[in-house]
Amino acid sequence: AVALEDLKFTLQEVLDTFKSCLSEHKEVFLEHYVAGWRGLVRFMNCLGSVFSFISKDAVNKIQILVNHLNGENGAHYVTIQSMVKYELDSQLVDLTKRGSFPESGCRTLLRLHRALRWLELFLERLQTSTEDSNTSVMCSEAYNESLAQHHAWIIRKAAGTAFWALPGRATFFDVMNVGSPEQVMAVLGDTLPLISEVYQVTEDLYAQNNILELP
Ligand code: 1PX
Repeated sequence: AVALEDLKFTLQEVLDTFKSCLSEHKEVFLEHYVAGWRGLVRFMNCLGSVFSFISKDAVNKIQILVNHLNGENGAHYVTIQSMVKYELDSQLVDLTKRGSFPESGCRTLLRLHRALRWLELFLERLQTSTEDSNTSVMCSEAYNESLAQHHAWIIRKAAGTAFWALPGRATFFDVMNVGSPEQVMAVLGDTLPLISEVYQVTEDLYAQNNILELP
């Protein structure tokens, strides 16, 4: 029971964190963005160890961003907007091929940003799903429409295999522990627009700066 309470708190926290990501001028606070990802990873870890190769990579990227935030240039990393400006102005980003800056904030965040699109598509499917919908199918459809396009064959293969280990819709909703399916739907309805907005603001920023394909 204690574990479930923790989880409930965590998931609610995740959703709230995405709410606090955007400033009134539509800047994205990196600290909250990263906190949102931490929560998602914690949730994913509850789904089973087949997902640990995915969460390892996510944790690794989260840590890179946290290191930037806590580093001596941390003041430039308060928002995604300030990070992009700082790193580009200071030529701290590999633009065409991997080189001196394999851990730039820009390229690291781009990987999570693409994964956020997966999340948006997956949650959209969950929201419109019915009792007999298959979570593995929803997950792989969302993946194929987003992240898969950026992944090598071997990663797609591993991800595809992991998706079949996802629990069914009823169990998935139980693990979310926000209440009845109707309540899950309500939470999704509240959260999805915020996740979409954070995604779109970041996407526009990256497009304007021509950095959507960073190696
Ligand atoms: C309420 C539902 C919540 C569900 C929460 C699930 C959170 C999922 C978090 C996924 C984070 C994945 C980050 C992947 C970043 C990435 O694309 N990395 C690749 C490229 O990085 P590189 O540095 O080499 O350029 C890297 O190669 C990735 C390796 C790991 C495999 C990534 C598979 C991603 C599948 C995403 C779907 C997760 C399904 C979770 C099931 C709920």
